[in-house]
Amino acid sequence: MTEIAYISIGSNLNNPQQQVITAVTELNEILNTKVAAVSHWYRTSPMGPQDQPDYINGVAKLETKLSPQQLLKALQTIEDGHFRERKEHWGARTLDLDILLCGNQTIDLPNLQIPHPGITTRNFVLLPLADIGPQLVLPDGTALATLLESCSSKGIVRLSSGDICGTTG
Ligand code: A4P
Ligand code: MG
Repeated sequence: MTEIAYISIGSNLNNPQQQVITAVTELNEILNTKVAAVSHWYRTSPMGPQDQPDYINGVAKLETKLSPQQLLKALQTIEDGHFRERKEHWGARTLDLDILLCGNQTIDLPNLQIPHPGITTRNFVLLPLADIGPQLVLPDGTALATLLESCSSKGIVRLSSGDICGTTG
């Protein structure tokens, strides 16, 4: 069965613009998976420790035949390829790939929560998600449009195609 999954992409180390562009290419190379759409890219103030650079954030829409656990493993393999070090929670990172949504599935396991717990409150997730899935409804029935009503645009700037190459922006 083919499922639609939305992946949050974030980077704030070692040329973040290049990290996120490369990540999209690598997402498209995952077995039985293809990238169906990519949001605009955004420059965002760090959530969590403030002594770290701004992030580049975006969201990719995937069509995949993988299970959520297989997809998580594939994403972690890509992160490892970007020399991702897991030191500080919410700390700086070369690449973070989180599964936001996977069809209408709800998963609550120690290593995998879907929808991603941060989805409802983070502007750096909600705004790019709205670029490519404005009609989305979460498995609990909450419409993305409703979440956007209370979503602040503080600390987030949409980049144009001149700011970053290989984008929809
Ligand atoms: N995990 C559970 N559910 C999922 C899921 N849906 N997708 C587990 C991916 N992974 C999931 O993640 C820790 C564990 O989460 C994984 O082993 C996986 O089994 P991690 O990426 O290794 O480390 P982390 O930083 O502790 O957690 P996480 O969840 O990536 O952090 P957040 O909450 O995503 O925050 N500020 C801005 N502006 N933009 C950002 O993108 N990102 C973070 C990271 C902090 N501040 C930010 C941003
Ligand atoms: Mg993560």
